[in-house]
Amino acid sequence: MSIRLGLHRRTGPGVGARSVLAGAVVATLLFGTTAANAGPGSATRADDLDGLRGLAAKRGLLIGSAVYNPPLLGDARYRALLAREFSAVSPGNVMKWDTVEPERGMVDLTAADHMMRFASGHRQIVRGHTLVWHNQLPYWLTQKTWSDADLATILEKHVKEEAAKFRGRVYAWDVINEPFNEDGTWRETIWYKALGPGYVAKALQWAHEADPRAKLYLNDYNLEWNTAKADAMYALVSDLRERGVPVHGVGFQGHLGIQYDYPAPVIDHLRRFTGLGLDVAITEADVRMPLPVTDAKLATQADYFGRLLSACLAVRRCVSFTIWGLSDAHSWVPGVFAGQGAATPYDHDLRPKPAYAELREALRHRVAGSER
Ligand code: 9MR
Repeated sequence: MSIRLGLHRRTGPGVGARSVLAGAVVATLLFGTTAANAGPGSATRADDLDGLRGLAAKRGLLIGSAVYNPPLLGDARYRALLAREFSAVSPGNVMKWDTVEPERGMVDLTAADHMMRFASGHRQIVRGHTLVWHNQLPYWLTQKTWSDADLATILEKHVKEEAAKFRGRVYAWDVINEPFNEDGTWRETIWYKALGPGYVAKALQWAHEADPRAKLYLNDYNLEWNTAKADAMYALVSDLRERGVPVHGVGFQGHLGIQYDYPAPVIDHLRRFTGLGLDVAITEADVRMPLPVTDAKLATQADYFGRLLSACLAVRRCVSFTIWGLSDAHSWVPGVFAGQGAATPYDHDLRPKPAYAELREALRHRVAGSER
């Protein structure tokens, strides 16, 4: 995998404060979990108030978890934790093209529907992920050579059909995922090569047509840093806004590592985009570390998680903070970065780590500089 996440930068001060999610969505999220629907071992409502979900609701923030593997939703402990601590879920994989259309024309939404049912049963919103990407494409698509016109038709059909299938059930879609290289040049994906940079506007328009109420996002990693890639994203969304293309938010994936400095000042990078009238979100937060785990590493991880959440809380239009995987047992990191892992706030046995406590602290406290 070519993904290289985390850069070396100066460490800056942490920030924090509160955020209020615009619109009606939060109203339905505050206390979605009940002992009846969370399954065995679920928390009481009083416990909810003190967990991430309850605390985030008081701050008007959606707090999310990526579900990689919907069969896990059959596991009582997994279910209870997901329901109690999170008001949003993202599909780690099951809404990607290779899962939803494994054979051409054969649409399979079983896994996605499973996750959607869990979410609606626990009053969680769903962030759809992702309609247009260069990874996890179905084999029938990648194995063949297509004309540019064919690819344009195939992409239009995919975007419109998938967005339509989930119409009204997805709060926000990561319509475009990872369009840029680190140096800010366009990533030469199958879509870029066939349609040129215009594929972005087209996909946004198709998605909007299919699901007019969904918030449409562009999503990428390393936007937390002051990078050429972040500049390219800024130029792109500015242009889209000027041209009236439906784009509503920018997703900062937030894949960090303790071996790199913390990417301060994240708050400024978030505000740069909200200054364009867009929402922003932390969409895939995790903080990996070289193994083995030590107390000192866990403390640095906790600090990074807390600062990232505080930065989001300080920006009024930072609407959600999603962690990529429920626990260290459900994280993509060890499979991709040899010798690294332990990237989430819960250990392999679903026990909270210091990062969990730090996330709660961030949710409890406002610091100077908050926009509201
Ligand atoms: O978490 C996903 C992992 O299970 C997959 O193997 C991987 C394949 O590309 O994709 C992971 O999720 C990625 C996300 O969709 C986009 N940003 C980077 C994430 C981590 O690779």
